[in-house]
Amino acid sequence: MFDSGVGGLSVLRHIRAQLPHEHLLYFADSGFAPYGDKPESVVAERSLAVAGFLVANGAKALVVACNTATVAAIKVLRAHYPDMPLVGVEPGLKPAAAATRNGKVGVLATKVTIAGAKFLLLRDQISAASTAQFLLQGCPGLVDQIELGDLGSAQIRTLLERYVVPLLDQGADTLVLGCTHYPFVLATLGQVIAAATSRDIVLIDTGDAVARQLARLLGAAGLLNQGNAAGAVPDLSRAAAGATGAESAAGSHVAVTAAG
Ligand code: DGN
Repeated sequence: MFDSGVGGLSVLRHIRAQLPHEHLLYFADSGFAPYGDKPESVVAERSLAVAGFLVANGAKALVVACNTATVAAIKVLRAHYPDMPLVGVEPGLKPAAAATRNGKVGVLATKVTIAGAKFLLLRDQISAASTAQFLLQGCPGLVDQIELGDLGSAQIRTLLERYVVPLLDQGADTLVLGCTHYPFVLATLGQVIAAATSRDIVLIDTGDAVARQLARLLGAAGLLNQGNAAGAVPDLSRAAAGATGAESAAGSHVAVTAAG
């Protein structure tokens, strides 16, 4: 697994919960962070290098635990490792379209993610198949602040206010966490939302769905570790409860939905 820093750990916790017998090798590419402000080609080249390191260290599957690197590099990684189970992360637009009650969905992500052809195609497909309207919001600076580790800092609150309040003002009732770093600031996000609106806001995170997809691919390839294989269906209720639990600190009117 890799990300441009600690963000992908929000995905790792779902994988650990669902596949407790797998050995996880996580590469936090802090030295190259953030990916989100770099050209796609640079992120693709870097992703190939990091994947090469993980494979050289025995990885049997790869999880690109980063929306930005998925947009920029998943195609090139699939071409490079055609026989390896490979899972990317993308913003949960489909579950958001299903969750919204008024059709207005805010999407928080890095600039690279929301400008990427892959993401825009997904947005167009889901828009065509639903009545949802997606309001895209790049969040420059947010990943850098999360990487600093003070998750309740005034800087993080200020950035969240800057990016989230306009979406709420435009009526969004559902927000997609389109970057794997963002689940770490759920508590502050909940406070910002509570200060801005009394409406119920649904938050969509994809970590749980990524873990399920990895379990499926490992199972199909016969690569699940023995301990996971027996009765091996991942305990989804536990993973979902984890997501909701993280949320409850953030305010009772905000519900986190695991994308599926
Ligand atoms: N965690 C990454 C993502 O999901 O897009 C963002 C990392 C970054 O470098 N901005």
